[in-house]
Amino acid sequence: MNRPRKVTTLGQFIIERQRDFPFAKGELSRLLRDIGIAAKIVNREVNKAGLVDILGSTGRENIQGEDVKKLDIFANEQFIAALTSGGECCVIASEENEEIIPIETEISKNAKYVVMIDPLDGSSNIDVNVSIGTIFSIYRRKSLGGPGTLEDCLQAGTEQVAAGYVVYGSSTMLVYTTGRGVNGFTLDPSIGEFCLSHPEMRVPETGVIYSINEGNYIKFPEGIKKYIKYCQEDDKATSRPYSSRYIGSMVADFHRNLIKGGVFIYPQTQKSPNGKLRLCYECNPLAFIVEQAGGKASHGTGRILEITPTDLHQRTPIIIGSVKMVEQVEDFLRQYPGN
Ligand code: P6P
Repeated sequence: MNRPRKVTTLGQFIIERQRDFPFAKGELSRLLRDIGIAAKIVNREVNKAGLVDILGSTGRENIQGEDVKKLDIFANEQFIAALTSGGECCVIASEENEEIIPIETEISKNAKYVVMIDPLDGSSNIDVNVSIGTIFSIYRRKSLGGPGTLEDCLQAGTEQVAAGYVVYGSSTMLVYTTGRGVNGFTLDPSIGEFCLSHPEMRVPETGVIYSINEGNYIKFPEGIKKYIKYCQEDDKATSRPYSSRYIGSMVADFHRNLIKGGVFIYPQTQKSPNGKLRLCYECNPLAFIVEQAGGKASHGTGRILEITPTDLHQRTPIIIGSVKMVEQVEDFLRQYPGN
C-alpha cells in the first residue's frame, strides 16, 4: 500500500525548527507565519489579476520614479496590515513608502523585530503574466522600546535574523532562511497551505546560465563587457557558450539560478552609478539566502551583506549566485577595471 506522503506545512516546519533557538519564545515564528498569510492573500489577487480591476497603473509614481501598479499597492497594504496586526514587528520599511512605518499599536509595544520588504518586485511584468515576487528581510530591533526607528532599519545585512522571498510563478513558492539553511515551500491551493517541497536548498557551485540585461551593454563597466563575451565564447571544456536567461523579475531570475546554478548581474552603469537594485529589501535578503545555500553575493569588490546602509532606498551593484561564477565576474572586474 502506498503510504501517504508526509506533508509538512510552513507553520509546522516553523514550530519544529523553533527548537533550534532555545531562547526563542515564538515571536519570530509568529512573524514568519504572518508573512506567509499575507503572501497567500497576495497570491490570490496575483492569480486573478487579469479578471479584476487590479491590473494596470495607478497613474502615480513611487519614490523611485517608477510607475505604481494597482497590485503593488494592494500587496503593500496586505503585508503592512499582517505585520501590524501580528504584534511582532516594531517598524516596517517598504519599497513603496518613502519613510519608515513605525508600528504604534498596543499589541506591538514590546515587538522585537524589524521588517524590510519589497511587497511586489517586478511589477512591470504583472500585466503580461510573467512571474513576480515579494522579498523580505528581518532584523532584531536595536532601539529599546516603543515604535521602531530609522536606525533599526539601517543595519548591515550581516545582522539579518531571517530573510525570504515569495515567487508567484507557475506555482507559488516561499523560500526563507533563519541562518540555518534554506528551505522552500510550495503553495498547495487545495489546502491553502505552503508545504515543504525543497528542503535544505543548495545552489550548485557553478552553472551555465548568466542573467543580465544586455540591452545596457554599452553602458556596462569594461569587466562586465569582457565577462559577457567570455560567456558567449565556444569552449566545450568549460560548457560555453552559456545560456542567457533574463526574466526582468529579480526574484524569478534568482530562484531559477538558486535551483539550477547560474549568476545574476545588475551592475552599475553610467546612468545608474550605484546600479538599480535596492540594498535593504532586495539585495540583502537574497544575499543572506544565497550565502546560506552555499552561494555568493558581491557588489563587485566585496560582500553585499557587509555594506552598512545610510539610506532606506539606496542601491547597489549586485553579482549573485553560484560561488565560482560570482568569483569569476569579480576576477574580470579586477582584470579589466574602469567603465
Ligand atoms: P531592467 C524589476 O523592476 C526590478 O526591480 C527587478 O526585479 C529586475 O531584476 C530589474 O528591476 C529589471 O530591471 O532595467 O533590466 O528592466
